[in-house]
Amino acid sequence: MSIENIITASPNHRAGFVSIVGKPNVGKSTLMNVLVGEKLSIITSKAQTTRHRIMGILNGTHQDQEFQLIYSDTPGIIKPLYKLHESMMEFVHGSLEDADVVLFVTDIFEKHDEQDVLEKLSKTEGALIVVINKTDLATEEQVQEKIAFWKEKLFAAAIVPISALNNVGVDTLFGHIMDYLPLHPPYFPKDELTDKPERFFAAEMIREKIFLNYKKEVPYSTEVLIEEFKEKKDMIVIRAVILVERSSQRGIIIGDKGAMLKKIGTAARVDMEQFFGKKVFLEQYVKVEPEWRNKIQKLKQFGYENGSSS
Ligand SMILES: Nc1nc2c(ncn2[C@@H]2O[C@H](COP(=O)(O)OP(=O)(O)OP(=O)(O)O)[C@@H](O)[C@H]2O)c(=O)[nH]1
Ligand SMILES: [Mg+2]
Repeated sequence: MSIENIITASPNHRAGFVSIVGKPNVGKSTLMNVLVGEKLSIITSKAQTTRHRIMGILNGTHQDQEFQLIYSDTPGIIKPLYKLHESMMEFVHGSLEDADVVLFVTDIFEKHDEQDVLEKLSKTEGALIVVINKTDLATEEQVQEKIAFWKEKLFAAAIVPISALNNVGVDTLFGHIMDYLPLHPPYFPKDELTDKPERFFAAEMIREKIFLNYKKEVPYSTEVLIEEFKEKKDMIVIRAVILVERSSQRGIIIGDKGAMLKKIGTAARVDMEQFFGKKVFLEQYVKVEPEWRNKIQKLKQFGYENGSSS
């Protein structure tokens, strides 16, 4: 925190960390974006879309009190199969350690016959709020059943049914979050939206298009690195390298006469221009990096700082 922030913060200022955790595909990233009011996290119908802890910062005033909420979107909780997954789970653990409030997101389909998620939740000291998402796909009776189920299973400060997709119930959820937000000066300057640099979002936008356009294992074997991000007067020049694990996957990504690569590049560029508010010149190439998901050195280089922990 800067000295300036300490001096200017009113003693009534509230601030805290709100971690969004849960199984893959339940709608954590969708919820994060609705709560922050910006599309910071990529969203696809495939599980394990999010691979990092991504902070989204919201500043505002609630009942005459200034606040700063630092939301963390996190990867879906899974049993690790690769070093990459271990690193992803470290991001979940880290976010639980910091949390003032934990939003445990589940949906109306989840069965919960495993203990792994509940074990992770037990490690946090933050206030626990159970969020039952995708209620737009359920009857009122089914929603009530889920509420009763979670009341039995977890000691939660609140259980809130929502539809993140339709922005239903999110205001109620926000009210509950504010109930548990401690008095604290802001942690980040008030004009900051996230902890991640611009190039991270550029890479994520390309990764989202890959998740949306390719089937089966290709998205999971892919990583995107931004080798150049040069902001000029009237445009941003971005050079991205798409890494895959096998040369056959390289062919799939590129497609017939480069058609598929062009398609995802065009779609990603449209998103980038909207996000950065500037024209973007995007250059992409595809490289084979065998077994990158299990190589600690590579994972560190790609921004999975905790790649060496188990
Ligand atoms: N019907 C419905 N679909 C939703 C809702 N919220 C999210 N989804 C959909 O669920 C899918 C997964 O959403 P994400 O936000 O990417 O889920 P996630 O929990 O971040 O997934 P991972 O990053 O893979 O862990 C997407 O197809 C979303 O459009 C909702 O309230 N209702
Ligand atoms: Mg996600």
